[in-house]
Amino acid sequence: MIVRTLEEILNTDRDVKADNWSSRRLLLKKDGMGFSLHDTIVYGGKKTLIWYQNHLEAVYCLEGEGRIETLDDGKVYELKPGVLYALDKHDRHLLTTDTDMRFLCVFSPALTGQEVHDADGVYPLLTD
Ligand code: 9YT
Repeated sequence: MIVRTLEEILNTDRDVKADNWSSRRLLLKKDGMGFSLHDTIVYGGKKTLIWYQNHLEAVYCLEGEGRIETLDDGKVYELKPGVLYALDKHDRHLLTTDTDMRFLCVFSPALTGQEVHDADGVYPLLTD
């Protein structure tokens, strides 16, 4: 069994920081669960273009206020604690944060660890 705390992974290689966010990767591919699980902070007042062409992601909002717009159809969804969105169609989207936001994120296939978005908001499909 794996037991791990957020506190023990802070400022380790599981704590991946980008310009707009900090992703604390509690479970990764090497943990063998078939998905990765992240406790992610997206900083307030940011717009982030995201397009996970190689992954499915489910995102559950724990804290903060913001919205996502799906760019193929221009639909806007307000985000606040208790809202889940699942990118079941690899939806290209724009995440706008009014405040710091905290999310629980699940990726399939699992991230290997160090992925950050490229210029199109894509994570590469990495292998160990
Ligand atoms: C909500 C979201 O997608 N933020 C970007 C970071 C990503 N979810 C991650 O790697 O934790």
